[in-house]
Amino acid sequence: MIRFLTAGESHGKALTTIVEGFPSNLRIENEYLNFHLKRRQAGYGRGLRMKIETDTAEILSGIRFQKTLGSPISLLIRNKDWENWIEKMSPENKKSKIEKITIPRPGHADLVGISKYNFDDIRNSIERSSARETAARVAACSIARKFLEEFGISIGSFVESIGGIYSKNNIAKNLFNNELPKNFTGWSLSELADKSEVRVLDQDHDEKIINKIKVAKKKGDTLGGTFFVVATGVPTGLGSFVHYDTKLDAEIAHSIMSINAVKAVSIGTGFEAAERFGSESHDEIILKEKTLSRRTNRAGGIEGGVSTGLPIIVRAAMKPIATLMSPIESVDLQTMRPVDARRERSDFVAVPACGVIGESMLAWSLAKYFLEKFGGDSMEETKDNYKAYVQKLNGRIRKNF
Ligand code: EPS
Repeated sequence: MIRFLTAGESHGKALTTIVEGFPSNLRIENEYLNFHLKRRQAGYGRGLRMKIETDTAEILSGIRFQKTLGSPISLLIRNKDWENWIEKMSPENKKSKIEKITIPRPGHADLVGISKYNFDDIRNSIERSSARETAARVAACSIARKFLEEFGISIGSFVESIGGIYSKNNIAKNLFNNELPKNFTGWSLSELADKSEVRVLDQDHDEKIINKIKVAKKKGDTLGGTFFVVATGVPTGLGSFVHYDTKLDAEIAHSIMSINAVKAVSIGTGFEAAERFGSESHDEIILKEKTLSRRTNRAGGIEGGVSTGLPIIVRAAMKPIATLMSPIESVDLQTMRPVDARRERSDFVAVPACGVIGESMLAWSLAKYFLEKFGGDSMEETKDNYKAYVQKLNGRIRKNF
């Protein structure tokens, strides 16, 4: 069973994570973690923080000479902005009077946070509820992503829309129609998307979306959007239909929904399937070059909570960032008078980053179910188990019927 825990406040000294349960002898290079951390910080519409900080992960334990030891892996991401927050965020006694924040931002965790934890300063809930925490997730989940790559599982993402402007690229249709180039990989989507400032797959919409973000910025407003996360090379048989908490689609939905500001997740054609006939929704089983195949992949690579072997297709929606420079209404909890919500340094749009975090969370879910199925204390053992399963599966299907 793999697990990870993150700790750290947005303007505290650092973020940390402990990752546990990966087999020994998995090659992890520091640059690999930093590469994905950098991807998370990119995208048109992000705030000042991304310009003043470059996230890097220091490996504190669990890896020796670039290989995992099977022991807990701990990673540290320093908040470079900490030096400007030492007094405000000190774990020691207060040295001077720190002004309390008493005006909650609608849409953020400000009001629920102080209500639940009995705080009199909203700063106490801002800090941990900030999407800054996702930097630690990307670092932790990069271990999972690297693990999956060893088995040919490849993950990528792209932005479908921002502020209602949809990219016209046909790739989603091709994915659902199971019409993909022979060597198509999930990562090839990210390779292309990362070339765009808003991580869309067509240049034309890049510009249209950037213009819409410029409008939002000018108005002091923010935007959300939708994105896809896709995994290829996932073997048949991850997950199970026997329990509510062993279904792969439920696991993935949980992972993606846990990302800050994500309000909807679907697998395959999702909500659209609800409007169609069954004959237009399911994936016919066919023979392609004498092997079992599917005419389409509307199920998004999961049937009955179990991976089918086709690409896993996840789509998610992110709401607009809650911090507005032209704020909406709120109440000052000190005076109990209506006021404008508080302004705070923030992003205008973070959908491109959300896609990268989606990749990370999908990697985590797949690695979790992969290791539950194949187990192993060392990579060599996991690989042997995996190979044996794939070989048997290929032979068995034909023999049994
Ligand atoms: C973020 C860091 C934060 C925000 C953003 C995400 O840094 P700061 O608050 O110092 O600007 O830029 O957080 C949010 C959008 C949010 O709603 O919490 C990051 O590293 O991703």
